[in-house]
Amino acid sequence: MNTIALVGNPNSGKTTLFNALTGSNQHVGNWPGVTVEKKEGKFKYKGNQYNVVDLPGTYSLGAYSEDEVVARDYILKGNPDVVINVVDATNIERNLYLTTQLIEMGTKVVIALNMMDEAKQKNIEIDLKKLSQELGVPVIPTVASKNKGLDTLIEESIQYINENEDSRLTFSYGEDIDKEIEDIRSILESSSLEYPTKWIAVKLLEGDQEIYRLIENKAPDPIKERLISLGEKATEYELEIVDKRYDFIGKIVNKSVKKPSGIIETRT
Ligand code: GDP
Ligand code: K
Ligand code: MG
Repeated sequence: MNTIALVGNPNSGKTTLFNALTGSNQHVGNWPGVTVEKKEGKFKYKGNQYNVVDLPGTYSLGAYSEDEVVARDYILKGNPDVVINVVDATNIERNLYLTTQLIEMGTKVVIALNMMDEAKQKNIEIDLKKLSQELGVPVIPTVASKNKGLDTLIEESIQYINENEDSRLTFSYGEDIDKEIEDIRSILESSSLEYPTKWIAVKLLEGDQEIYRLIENKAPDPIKERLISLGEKATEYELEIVDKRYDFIGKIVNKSVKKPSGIIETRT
């Protein structure tokens, strides 16, 4: 049975979508080893059954909280066939931070651009085609609370499962960091790791302790030497990686979203 994972910022409408899809056909438990709630359900579409997992709401996929670790471990190790990234259309810029990380993981992502009713009410104009082009993933407008757009969302997501095409997004952190990523990646290539090597390389340069611990016993010594040899540059790279993601998002939003002046995204 194919599995669809729902990922998104808190309050983007994930659970509303999950409930709309699965109805009463759901099970709530706990993720192993942590107190984070695990919601799973099933639905039928055109004669086939699909499994849906509602992952904890997160703003990022670092190792900052149990929620983030549960979400990212599931995406990387649970091998969902497709990830539906629920994005709040009234807060696109903030929500896309998570999106860029999902796409970078090399997983198949479909964006449910939710809260389109509120976006309309706020006169936020979104060029869906442009947004989809820039991100390299399908973008489907939805109003989960009113069951709007869900058929198309499911249709597109299921179709995407069966396509071979990987994410088209190519992301540059600038020459120096890209080179460092490539070097680390090529060293990692020889070790058997359950995560994509390029993603690990980025995480290591971001100073992600969880990933460092995870690969500590498996990664070859040159990686450790390489990271240590970065010295002060390590901090510089960490900041630069986050900056570059925001730059990238800013450019996309500039091209595809028009907001009436005076509207500022809520930050939490
Ligand atoms: P989650 O934190 O991502 O699971 O978000 P929820 O599903 O709990 O939704 C947060 C709130 O937004 C709830 O009050 C929902 O009823 C509401 N909501 C969900 N989808 C929509 C939508 O498309 N439009 C509007 N206006 N409200 C929505
Ligand atoms: K709301
Ligand atoms: Mg929820």
